[in-house]
Amino acid sequence: MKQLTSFVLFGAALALGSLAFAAEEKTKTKEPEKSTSVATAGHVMLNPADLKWADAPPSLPAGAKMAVLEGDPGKAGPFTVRLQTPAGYKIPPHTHPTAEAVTVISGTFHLGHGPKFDEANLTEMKAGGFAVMPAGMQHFVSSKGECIVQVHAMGPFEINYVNPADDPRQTKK
Ligand SMILES: [Cu+2]
Repeated sequence: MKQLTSFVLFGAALALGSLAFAAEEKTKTKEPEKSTSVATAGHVMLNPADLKWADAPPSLPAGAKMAVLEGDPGKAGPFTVRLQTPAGYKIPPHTHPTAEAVTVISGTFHLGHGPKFDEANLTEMKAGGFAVMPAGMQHFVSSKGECIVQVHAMGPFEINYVNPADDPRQTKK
């Protein structure tokens, strides 16, 4: 009986060993280049110094800078951008066709909702603060000092101003 037990154990050990060997063989025969690209597809790792800041798109009031962290705001699919706003920057009431999530990275951001810009209806959002504006919700923005916020949403990202006269794309023409 004892002999049988040790035989069974030995058999199990052998089986495990060959399994491990098979697994090793499998990884060895994989194309190293291919496995790297599979593992890194969609992987983003950025430090603040890696961000490439440029002027924000013309759909936003002039003066803000934007950096794309992930995805493409102009295309369908998830994206993440950062927006740097100068002191006194305002975005008039607007909506987006998709939900917009905002995380305050630095500075203090002020957010209000409704169809009219109203200083008295602004909520102070401190660094680390987070807000979601559902699709179609009218909201407006003010940054009293310089501020960086991170916006993530599903693209394509569009801004529709409640009052068409507020649209900087119109006033620039
Ligand atoms: Cu918005």
